[in-house]
Amino acid sequence: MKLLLINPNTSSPMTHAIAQGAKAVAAPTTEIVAVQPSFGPLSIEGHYDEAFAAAGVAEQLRLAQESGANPAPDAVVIACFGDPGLEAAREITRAPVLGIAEAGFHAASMLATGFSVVTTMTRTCIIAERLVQRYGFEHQCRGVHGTDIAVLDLEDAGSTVIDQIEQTAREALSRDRSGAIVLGCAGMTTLCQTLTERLGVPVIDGVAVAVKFAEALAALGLGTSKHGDYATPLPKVYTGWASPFGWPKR
Ligand code: 5HY
Repeated sequence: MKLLLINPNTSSPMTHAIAQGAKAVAAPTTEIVAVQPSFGPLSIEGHYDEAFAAAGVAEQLRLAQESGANPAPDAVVIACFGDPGLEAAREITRAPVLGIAEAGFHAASMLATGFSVVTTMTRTCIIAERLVQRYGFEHQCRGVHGTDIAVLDLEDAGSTVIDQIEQTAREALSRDRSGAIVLGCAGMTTLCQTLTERLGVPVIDGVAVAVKFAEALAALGLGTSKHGDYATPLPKVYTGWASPFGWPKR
């Protein structure tokens, strides 16, 4: 199967690191195609960044679906913890589309009665908290905690960065009385194994979980419903720089 892995920020080193994390867990028969938008923020650390990242996700999925040359993806993973553009993406494909936050929450809820999220900038905690509400995990998610580590500082994360994430996770486990940690950034995929060994609790990397869930859904022949709000967008003209995003006449 062909899995389109979209890093919604425009950092090539991070796209590479996320692709490595995905390939490390993907089945041998899964082809991971990792892409990033042609425009937008180098990292996503707030609402404004997310607005452009969501459009970048739509750009890359349409390109992947409409480049007649290559077969369309069998599944899609949005590798940013805000799940930017997740529902828009589900409108424009029949393939299953997974966001790493939603996938991470589902996995954690099957492994512990309560979990905590450890993320990057404290200012983005509200984004994760709103996803917890939207996806219906308010009974399982016992806290979202920022480390104020910038997303791009995860690229060559030295011991200080790992120690800080470990410390925040330990405090979260005790304060929240939770039994598992969900990593709140795709860039933390490279740190999951070390943190699991150090913390001794399930540490969920949304990139890895989303890849395996996507493979499972595709293997079952299950895809995004085209009945109701995830139906293909209505034909629409877009203007200005967004004119390529218009939806063609059926
Ligand atoms: C992410 N930002 O996973 C989010 C993490 C965050 O560029 N990739 C980003 O801080 O929301």
